[in-house]
Amino acid sequence: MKSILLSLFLLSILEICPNPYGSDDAEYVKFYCPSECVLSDGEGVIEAGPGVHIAARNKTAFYRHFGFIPDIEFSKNFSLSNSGEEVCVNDECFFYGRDIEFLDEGVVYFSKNGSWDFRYEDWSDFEIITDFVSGRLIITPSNYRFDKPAMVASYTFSEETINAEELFIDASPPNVPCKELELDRPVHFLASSSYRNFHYKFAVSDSFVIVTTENWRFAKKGYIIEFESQKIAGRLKKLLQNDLRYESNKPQRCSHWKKAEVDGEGKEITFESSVTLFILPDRNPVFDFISSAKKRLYIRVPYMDFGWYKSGGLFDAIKGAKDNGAEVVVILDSVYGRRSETIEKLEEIGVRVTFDEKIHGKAVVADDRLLITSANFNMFGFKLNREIGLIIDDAGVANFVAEDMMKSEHKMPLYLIPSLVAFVLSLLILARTKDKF
Ligand SMILES: [Ca+2]
Ligand SMILES: [Ca+2]
Repeated sequence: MKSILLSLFLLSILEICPNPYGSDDAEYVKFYCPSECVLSDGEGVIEAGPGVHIAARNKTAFYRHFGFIPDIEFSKNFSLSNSGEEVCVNDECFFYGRDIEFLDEGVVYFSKNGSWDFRYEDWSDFEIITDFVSGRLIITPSNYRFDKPAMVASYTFSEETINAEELFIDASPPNVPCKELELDRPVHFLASSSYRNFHYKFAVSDSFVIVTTENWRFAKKGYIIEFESQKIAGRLKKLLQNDLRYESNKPQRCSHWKKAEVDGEGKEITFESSVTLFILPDRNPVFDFISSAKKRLYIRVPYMDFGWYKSGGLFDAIKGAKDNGAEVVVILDSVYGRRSETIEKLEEIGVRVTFDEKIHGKAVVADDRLLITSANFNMFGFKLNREIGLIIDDAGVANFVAEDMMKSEHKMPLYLIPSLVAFVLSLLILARTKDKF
């Protein structure tokens, strides 16, 4: 029974890699034949018996590239175009470059649970992990200082903010403080053609973990979460170890911006609950998290973009929550979040959209759970960048953050104040006029 159910979700074409890094001779198709079948690209055909097969253009080139021997070599006339084409097993087809429009070198298209997706050959595949921890959440702005020596990752940051032993930074962020370039500690600048930006922000010291939405400058509205966990610390160390393969040259330019001074500690709450770490683009639980909301869905992010490389995505996830009957509120930054296309689409399905100043952190409250992430709410954040995020399964924390979101949400936008003053004045005048009679 189980195997029948499984086969319902199994497409015959499992993977296509038309343009591997280096030589095209290593290009391949991985496919599954329930019985005898024919693999075709419209120009050449390959016949195969039942089972899972890998057909490569050249067995030796494939072995050199991937480290094992494929069982089939391409027949004459069969080859995988680097500009997209349709490949079929019997009458089941996938058109790469059209069904999914990503034709970069190193892209592998793959099917999972009956739908298509893509990754790059060199992307890692870290699973989602959960641990029960006691910790602390801080809502910034905050004059937060972290004084343990740690491995610290950031898109960019001010050297003054942290006491890092070892730094991992994107090699081409918009602003590299010149101080970073002068540090005498190991600084790893990361760059890759497959991960567009190394945008994560966290620190690991032994088993102590800090995950934040901010670039170690806490002047804007965002989040810091601290806790002890061997398991999550271990995973984050592995992530840094993995990403060291992308170490590149120092940035050529830097800027002398000043650290924004913050007065005040920020609001905080402690918690004991299960915490889930996800690493993007490896595994993305954000859309399911959003569409799971049944009572309330509050999203506070600087901006949103619904462009996505296939069906589904962020907009469908939000609509899912709306369809569940949840109250849905989206709070965007009053400067960066005013994209009419996004706002109109949300308002069309009955989402309340409001604005607040100086939002940088990305947070979602879905019923009694909180999700925070470094990822911006667009395709770079959810699919192309290196990002991480946490889900905290705790009603107290979710309420604390929800209240903070709603408080700022109800704040009067500045541009309405003059008209409000005029309105109150006219009421006063009217009341006086009435008094006379
Ligand atoms: Ca090719
Ligand atoms: Ca072809």
